[in-house]
Amino acid sequence: MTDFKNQPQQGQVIASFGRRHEVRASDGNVWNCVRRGRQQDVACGDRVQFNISGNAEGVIESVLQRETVLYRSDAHRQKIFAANVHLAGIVVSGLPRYRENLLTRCLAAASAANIAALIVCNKQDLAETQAIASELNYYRDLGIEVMTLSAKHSVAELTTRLTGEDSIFVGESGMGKSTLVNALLPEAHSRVGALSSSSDTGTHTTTASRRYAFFSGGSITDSPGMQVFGLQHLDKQQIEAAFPEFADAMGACRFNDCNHQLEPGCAFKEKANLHTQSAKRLEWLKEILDENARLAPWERKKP
Ligand SMILES: Nc1nc2c(ncn2[C@@H]2O[C@H](COP(=O)(O)OP(=O)(O)OP(=O)(O)O)[C@@H](O)[C@H]2O)c(=O)[nH]1
Ligand SMILES: [Mg+2]
Ligand SMILES: [Zn+2]
Repeated sequence: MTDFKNQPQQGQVIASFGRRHEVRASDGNVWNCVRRGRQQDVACGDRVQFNISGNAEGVIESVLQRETVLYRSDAHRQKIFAANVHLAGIVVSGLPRYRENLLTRCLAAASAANIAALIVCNKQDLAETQAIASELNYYRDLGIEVMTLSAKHSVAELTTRLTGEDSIFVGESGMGKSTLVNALLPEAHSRVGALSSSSDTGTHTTTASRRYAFFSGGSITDSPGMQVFGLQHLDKQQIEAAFPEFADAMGACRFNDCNHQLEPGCAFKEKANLHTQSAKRLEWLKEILDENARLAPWERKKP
């Protein structure tokens, strides 16, 4: 009998729960793995080398080079949503009402990670969602893809868009990410939450990222809803570059170290005067810069 225990295997992480990771090997078998040591972050979507340590169990020895990494951070550390995805579907809805500030942060994180963004405006069957459509036109004008649909009715257009691509759904709790995953892949059985009627807020039903493969190629990763989205892993230039409406303003302020506050000759403020949503987004951009300057500096690790 072959001694599998000594043969390193290759696989892909399909779910991560703290230190525990589910790894699908090339033959389709799924192994429950822990990572060796504490040095390395392992995330959903990572391609890894692992050794089998027991019945259906293994130890991740190394993470292979990542094509992309989608990060968010908080005051203490950076967190990885997923590795090796090329499209971020940012799911928003009118009920609960999404926060444009968080959408802005998701878009910035994706842009900085070189991951294309698609705003998925879900729950079109609700009047509350139809009411936010015009607000999203601003993002269309920036060249960002926006798709309006209802997970409860038809996801045909979304299926076509996502097939063959490795994508992730991100967004606040209750927007319908898991409902969309279940509509795209009925066999996924991703847990869907009931909305608490008292506050109309989601209840964080999904607690870990999980990757589901499409039969005809590509995959979709469901992720837990987030309420805060820090961008401490990005420096000032990366943050500014993630706001396409200010592309012409970059480097055009009178002062090199302009913080776009009260300085004269600020090219960002000039641009912001052109549109109420640009003005809001400049406030959020400055909020991110302030946050990053205020919080305890920890080293900004590059992927
Ligand atoms: N009316 C309507 N309700 C929807 C639609 N899509 C999802 N919902 C409801 O919205 C609620 C939240 O859906 P989930 O899929 O659990 O939301 P989620 O984004 O995965 O939330 P977290 O896992 O907490 O991040 C559930 O009650 C769904 O039934 C839709 O298209 N229309
Ligand atoms: Mg969910
Ligand atoms: Zn300026």
